[in-house]
Amino acid sequence: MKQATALAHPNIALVKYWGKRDTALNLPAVGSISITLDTLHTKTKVRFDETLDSDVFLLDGASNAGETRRVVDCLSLLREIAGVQTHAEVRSENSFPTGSGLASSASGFAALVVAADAALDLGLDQSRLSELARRGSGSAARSVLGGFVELHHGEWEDGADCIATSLLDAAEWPLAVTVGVISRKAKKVGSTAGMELTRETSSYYSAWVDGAEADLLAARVAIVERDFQKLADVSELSCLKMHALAMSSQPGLMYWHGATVEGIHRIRQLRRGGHAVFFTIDAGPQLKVISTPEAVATVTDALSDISGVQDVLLTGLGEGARVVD
Ligand code: 2P0
Repeated sequence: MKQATALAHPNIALVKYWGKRDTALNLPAVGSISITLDTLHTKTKVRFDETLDSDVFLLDGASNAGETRRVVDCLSLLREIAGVQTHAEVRSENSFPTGSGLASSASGFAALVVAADAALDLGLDQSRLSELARRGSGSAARSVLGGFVELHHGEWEDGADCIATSLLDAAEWPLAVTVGVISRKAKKVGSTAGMELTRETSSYYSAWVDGAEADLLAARVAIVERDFQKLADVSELSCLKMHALAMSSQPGLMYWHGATVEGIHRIRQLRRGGHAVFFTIDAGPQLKVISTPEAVATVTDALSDISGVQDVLLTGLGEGARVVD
C-alpha cells in the first residue's frame, strides 16, 4: 500500500508576501521571512489506491470542492514526477480554525507534499518539496522548514529558484507567539484573490515591491544578531505596509476588526513599557504577538482584556514538515 502521513505547522510571516510575479506557477513578486510555529498543526494522510476513479480530499472529515481542485493540482505535480496516474485519498486534519488568517493553507500544502513524496517513495530534497508546496500555496513553501525561514522570490521563469531556505533553527532563538483570535469566520476575500486585486488596482504596488529587499535585509540581520528591537521594527513596518497596500486596492481590502486595532495600541504600549513584544497581522483579523517567553503572561493578560478577543492561543517556534507514519 502506497501511503504516508505527514505533519506540518503553520508559519507567520514577519516580512510579508503579497503579490505574485507569475500566477500560473504561483511565484511571489517579493521574498518573505517567517517563523514556523509548533503547537498548531495540520496532519495529512495520503493513500494512493488503484481502485479509486478520482482523487478524494477530506478536510476535517468533510469534502470541499474548491479546496479539492487545489489539492488535486498539487498532488498531480508529484504524480508526474513519479510517473504514475493512480488516484489518492487525502485526509487532512487541522488542530486550529481553517480560513481565519492562521495560515491553514501553509501547513496544509506542506503536509500534503511531504506525505505524497513519502507515499510515492520519491525521496525529494527539501528545496524541491518547498518548490512543490509553493505551487499549492505561496506561504506553504516556508512551512516545509522549521524555525526562521526565508522564501526567495527567485529570478528564473520556471520558479526552480523560488524556494525556502533556513535562516536559524527554532532552538537558536526560542521566541513565543501569542495569537489573539478575533474571528473564527472564513474571510470574505482570500489571500490569492486579494493579492491579485491589489496588483491590478493599487497605485502603491510598485512602491511595495521596490521596498521589499530593504525589509528582507533588515530582518535577516536582526535574526542573525538575535536583535529583538530591530526585528520588531522591521516586522511591524512590513505588516503595516502590507495592510496599507491592501487597503489601497479598489475596492479597498480591510482585514482588521476594531479589536485588531485596539491590540496594536496595547502591544505598542507594552513595548514602550520595556516588554520585548511586537505584533503582526495576516489576511484576517487575528493579532499575532511575537515576544520573548518571559513576556507571554503579560501579553496573554493584555489580549484577554480586549473586548472582541475570543480566545488566546500560545505557541512557540517549531520544526519543519515531517513524516509521522
Ligand atoms: C504571508 N500571506 O507572507 C502573507 C501575508 C497572508 C498575508 O502568504 O495565493 O495563502 O496561496 O500563494 O500563501 C497568504 O497567502 O497565498 C500569505 P497563495 P497564501 O504569510
